[in-house]
Amino acid sequence: MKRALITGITGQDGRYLSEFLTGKGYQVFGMIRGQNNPKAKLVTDENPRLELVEGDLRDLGSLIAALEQVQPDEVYNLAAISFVQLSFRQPELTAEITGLGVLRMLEAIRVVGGMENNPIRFYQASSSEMFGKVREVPQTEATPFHPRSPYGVAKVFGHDLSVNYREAYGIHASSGILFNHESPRRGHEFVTRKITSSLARIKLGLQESISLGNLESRRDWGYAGDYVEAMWLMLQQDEPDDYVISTGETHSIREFLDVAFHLAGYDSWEPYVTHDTRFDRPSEVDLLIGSAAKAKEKLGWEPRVNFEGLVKMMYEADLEAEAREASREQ
Ligand code: NAP
Ligand code: G4F
Repeated sequence: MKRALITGITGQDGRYLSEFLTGKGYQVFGMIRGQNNPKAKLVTDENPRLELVEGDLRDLGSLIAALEQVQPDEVYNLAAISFVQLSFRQPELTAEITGLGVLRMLEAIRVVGGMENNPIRFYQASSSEMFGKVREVPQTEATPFHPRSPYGVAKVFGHDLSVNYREAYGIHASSGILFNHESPRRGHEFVTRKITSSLARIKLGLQESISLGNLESRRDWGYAGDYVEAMWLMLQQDEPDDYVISTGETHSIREFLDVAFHLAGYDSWEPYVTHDTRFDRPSEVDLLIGSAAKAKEKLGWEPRVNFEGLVKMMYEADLEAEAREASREQ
């Protein structure tokens, strides 16, 4: 039975990956941080075969101990400060976790796995945010990086370091340059989930409007459940490599609003959306659209859920959850 260690187990991707790997027959360990982390129960209720191990990306000793305890075949490094807006307000913490955290995990693998024939395969959660002010359209593995946030800069550091540990120490380290991916498990701080959960509340008469920032930026949005399969496929290859994972379609926040409000039976979202400058960013990523041609050719990976399907899935899940919550409160 293969053994996998996932950091960021309480996050959106960690939850899908844990279920996916368990389904493949893996023994899955999720790294959990903090004292009495309230999300521990959520993830073990969701996947009762998941085992938790303590660890924090800020603490090298804890990563070494986790690797020694788990003896993993595969490590998926998903933990990060992942919210771009927060990275502007807490840049040092973002560099510490999202950037230096990768260095610590790679060092722990180097030490625990040994220098020669290191058996641990490593996945780094790189991001399309690294392309930032994009140099070409669509973005591929060869597109130069131009990050536009402390988060993007930290991700470039983690990405380049993964390449370096592959080249310097022969570690089987692969990076997935994943474009935005969403689901009913997406954090409420991200724009898609903020829209679908607020819309559900508007529909149920529980909320009047949504305050948003920039509606013009465009994102290549896919479904998280599809994207975790690509992570696994990368670690099944003989040679480690980097892959763009995306849908190849791009939509603005306005278009997301159009589809979501239309699904909910409204002619227009405009009466329900207000602009709040607090959600504008000091520097923005205007356009993301990826080409996953390499992943298709080498991994046989393709997305299954399209943009409309994703918006529908998220809105319907939120409508059901909000209605359940409202009836409990009555
Ligand atoms: P997420 O929902 O924000 O989850 C982040 C995870 O990181 C949480 O489990 C969090 O644990 C953990 N974490 C934060 N600080 C930590 C620390 N010091 N030590 C250990 N764990 C820590 O993120 P996601 O959407 O699942 O994304 C997974 C990864 O992919 C992230 O690295 C993200 O940057 C990257 N990525 C995401 C996307 C996307 O569109 N979703 C696209 C490209 C790349 P707590 O619960 O304890 O806070
Ligand atoms: O949903 P977002 O916060 O996602 P963003 O910044 O694209 O980052 C996500 O995707 C990255 C991959 O490209 C990941 F690496 C990262 O970890 C994260 O998962 O914002 C999307 C767009 C931005 O242009 C933002 O300015 O939506 C715009 N926006 C407009 N109003 C808003 C809001 N974003 C948020 N979060 N909240 C708003 O009210």
